[in-house]
Amino acid sequence: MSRGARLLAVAGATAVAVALVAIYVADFLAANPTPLRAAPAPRGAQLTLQTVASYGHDPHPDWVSYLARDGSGKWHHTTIFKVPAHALVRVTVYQYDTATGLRNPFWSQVRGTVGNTMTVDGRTLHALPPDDASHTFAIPELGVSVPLKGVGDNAPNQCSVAPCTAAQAHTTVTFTFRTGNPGRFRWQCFVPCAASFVFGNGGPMQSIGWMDGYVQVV
Ligand SMILES: [Cu+2]
Repeated sequence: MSRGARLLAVAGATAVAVALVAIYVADFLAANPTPLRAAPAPRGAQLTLQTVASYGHDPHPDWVSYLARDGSGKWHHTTIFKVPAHALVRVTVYQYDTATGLRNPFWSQVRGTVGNTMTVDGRTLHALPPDDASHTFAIPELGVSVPLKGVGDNAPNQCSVAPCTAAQAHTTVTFTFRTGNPGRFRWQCFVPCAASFVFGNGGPMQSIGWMDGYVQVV
């Protein structure tokens, strides 16, 4: 191959690589789901979420995910939540997935919530055995981190298609955190829960709308 042809081949391959990276970044930025406004509640808002072992619909029926419920009771596939500033945000998570376990037991502590506690099926707790965690709901910039207890591996009537219903096996986790000034804060799950991805951290664990998103304090 002549020097000119080789240069041309390298330039062509570089252009293709750059175009692919640009498409990936554009898709990542544009793929954000529609924000959901938390329902008004005394002194703040009520945010109601569920986690599912598998979404059950396109584009990724087998991906693990969060969903959020609007004020009229309808579930939406979004992880971008709008909550009021300088307010109390009460969160209820209906947890339908089984436990995966935490790699770092640090995350098994409840942190940054009012009283540094949560309730799990009505019991007030400060922490969870690390192996019992199915997901976490964490907003690192606000210091909030809550481990979510998984349903038992052998629990009857497990859910595999979202949205899951109250009749299906779940744990109910509640906690409250306080917001400050307006801003956009990233939140995510820290349990490597993405089955069939490398170390459980690909796919839904790195995709807005599944295991991470934003809390928009407005
Ligand atoms: Cu998760």
